[in-house]
Amino acid sequence: MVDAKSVKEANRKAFLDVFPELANEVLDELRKYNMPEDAYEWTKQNLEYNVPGGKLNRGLSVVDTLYILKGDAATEEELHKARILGWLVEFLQAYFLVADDMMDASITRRGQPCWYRKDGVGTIAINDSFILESCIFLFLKKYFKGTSYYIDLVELFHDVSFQTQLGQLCDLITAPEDKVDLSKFSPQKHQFIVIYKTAYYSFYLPVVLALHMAGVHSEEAFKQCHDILIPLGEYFQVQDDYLDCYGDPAFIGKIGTDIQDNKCSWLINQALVIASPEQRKVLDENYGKKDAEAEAKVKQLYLDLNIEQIYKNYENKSYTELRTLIDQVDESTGVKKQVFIEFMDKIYKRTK
Ligand code: GPP
Ligand code: MG
Ligand code: MG
Ligand code: MG
Repeated sequence: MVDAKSVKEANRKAFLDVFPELANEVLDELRKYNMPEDAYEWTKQNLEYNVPGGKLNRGLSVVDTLYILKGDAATEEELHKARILGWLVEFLQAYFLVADDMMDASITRRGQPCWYRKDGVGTIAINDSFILESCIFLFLKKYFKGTSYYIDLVELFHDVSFQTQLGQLCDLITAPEDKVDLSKFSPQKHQFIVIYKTAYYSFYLPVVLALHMAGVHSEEAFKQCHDILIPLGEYFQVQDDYLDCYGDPAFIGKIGTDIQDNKCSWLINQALVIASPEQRKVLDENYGKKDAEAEAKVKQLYLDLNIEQIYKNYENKSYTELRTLIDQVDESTGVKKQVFIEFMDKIYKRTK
């Protein structure tokens, strides 16, 4: 008997098996350009270190969505192409993370030192992140140039990258290193930042890629996806903010930096809403300091304010609201409720 778990594992394996193929194709490109051996080896390391080690939720969602939309009519060739598109989302993610870790002065990622912190890498990581981005367009050209939706894919990657960069800009300028001013934060500001820096590329992009492959191109279909996947992505980034403080670094693979980095995180925004004037003073004096003792004071205050419980309530409320939105989906536009249910199941109550 084939159970759901072994199907999932087989899908994951089929997806993982595509990566070495893609890495080799990038490297063949370098050979074509007669790149010196050290640059070839460098790029090989860049790809292997930064692209495949994540949870792969985003990439797998492209394949899962195509399968939900087309069912058994999806051919092996189409599934292979969906896996390639899935990997392109993972390349995009790798490009963002390599750069984000430099901007956030992070220490570890996916259980290993951040790429820029490796011996001899440093600011070369900026260029490495650009190379990861270029791979996306190399593969789109190679595998999709002949299709009727090639330009839609190219534009989608461009648009979503721009949205993410704008979100990242707001994230960064709301968290200046030298000037802590908590009055710049608000739940609305937080919502804006997370929608742009995370929701578009992590949730909207993978599903819309699969819609294009499945031949669903209507504006109503995209709008329905947008109206569910953006709140879903918002919820996902709130979880990320929560895990930054409460996740186990050994398990989540990264060490939280949000308090010391003065980030407009969901947690600080919740704290600001309910803090007494004395508690607010503690936050003003300790948030955003590059100092473990100050960070510990902020964490103690989160404990006093019972922020964890507020998060648990938020998580339950979000689930109910998202389920209601999903129930209202009009499947005659070509999208299916199951696409969103599957995506939500991947992340609900995640601890990683
Ligand atoms: C997640 O923020 C957002 C990104 C990784 C987008 C970065 C965008 C760029 C244009 C570089 P985060 O800093 O909270 O993520 P993490 O906690 O994984 O570091
Ligand atoms: Mg970061
Ligand atoms: Mg960041
Ligand atoms: Mg984070």
